[in-house]
Amino acid sequence: MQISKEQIGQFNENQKESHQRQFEYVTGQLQDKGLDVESILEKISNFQVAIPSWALGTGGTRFGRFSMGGEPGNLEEKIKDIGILHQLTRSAGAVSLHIPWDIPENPDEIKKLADSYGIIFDAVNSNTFQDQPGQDSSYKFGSLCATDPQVRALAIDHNKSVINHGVALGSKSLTVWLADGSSFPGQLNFRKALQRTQESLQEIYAYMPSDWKMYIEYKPYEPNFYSTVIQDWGTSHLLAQACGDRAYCLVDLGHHLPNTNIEQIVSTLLWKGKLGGFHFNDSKYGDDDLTVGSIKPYQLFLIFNELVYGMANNEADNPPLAWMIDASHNVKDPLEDLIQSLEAIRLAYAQALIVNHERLEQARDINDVVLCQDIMQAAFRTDLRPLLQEARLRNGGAIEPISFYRQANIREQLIAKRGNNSIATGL
Ligand code: PSV
Ligand code: MN
Repeated sequence: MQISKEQIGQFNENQKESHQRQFEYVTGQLQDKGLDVESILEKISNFQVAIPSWALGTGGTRFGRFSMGGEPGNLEEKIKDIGILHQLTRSAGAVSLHIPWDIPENPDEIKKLADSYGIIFDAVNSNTFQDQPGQDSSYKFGSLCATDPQVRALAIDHNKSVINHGVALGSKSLTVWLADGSSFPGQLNFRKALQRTQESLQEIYAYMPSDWKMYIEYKPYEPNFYSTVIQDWGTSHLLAQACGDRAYCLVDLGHHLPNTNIEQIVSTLLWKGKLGGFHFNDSKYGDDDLTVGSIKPYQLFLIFNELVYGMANNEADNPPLAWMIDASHNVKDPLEDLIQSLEAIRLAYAQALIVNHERLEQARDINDVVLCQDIMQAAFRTDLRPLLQEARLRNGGAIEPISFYRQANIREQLIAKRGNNSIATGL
């Protein structure tokens, strides 16, 4: 669905006046602090987040799935949905494909379609956590770590084919997440499983084109409940080191045990130049895959604070990061939910951009703990939403994307076109 610029422009007209007042107010606040509003706006506008091809349908739990209707039934429709998100927010300029859920049958056509919306292909994701119909061997007891060499070979080949699909689309990176692990004590020889995983990853790494990067995700549990082979950032880092310079750790916010200090992990990885990318979501208990910023917005801000600091003090030459939303939407319209996530990510980024790092370092040097906290919270509590609106307005997006989405009856139109029972591939 191509939403015309005029349609968005007309919609924005009704909100412009009130937006203008709020934007002027926040501009004044930032100028008082000696901040350059134009440069912040530029950074926000350039911040693009990839939408995973599996997040456009209604997610489910193991108890059930309640569809919204109008879900995209194929990759083409998924790209079109991301097109809607990008047209409205101007912040979803990339897609991340999961193979085999979304094998592009005609890469040139898909590329052309994505291009017409200004969408590029970010990291491609392999899937060795599910068996595919007709598969010779099973991943039931692991994939890259499997004791059976045939299973390992199958998983390695799958990753190679994912790279080939990515090359055809102009992707430049592969994300590997493994469900490998064990559900009962004694089931797995930890060291041997890790060693086999390392060897498998090295083979995949060697297959990547020389301008590609590999991102290695970690996760402490689920679907295996006693151990996972790549349980934490340390293990991911160790494997990335063993693979080579173009292998990096990928931080998925949901892949930590409760109360883990994720911002500290970010700081350490950036220091070592080994942070490859991010999967954004939010959680209260486990890998809940909730809307970004819906539960712990302060944590998200603290993470962005480390990202901003780390990228500005980048002695280890950490490359630009791959940003992706990795959430699931059980009870919301997926597109509305993704708009909320996109907004939360940009908001945390904007808040981090206004932290006065010079003052913060001074306060740290003299151990003025109270001032340190005040500096952080002052940034976090400044309402920068009008800044995000301004960035959207200047780039042709909607001041209020969700209001536009609702007023234009986009979901209703999608249902009319695709029906009530269309199902998107994914989990
Ligand atoms: C696993 O929980 C994960 O975060 C990985 O990134 C997968 O690729 C994604 O979710 C989709 O299942
Ligand atoms: Mn993930």
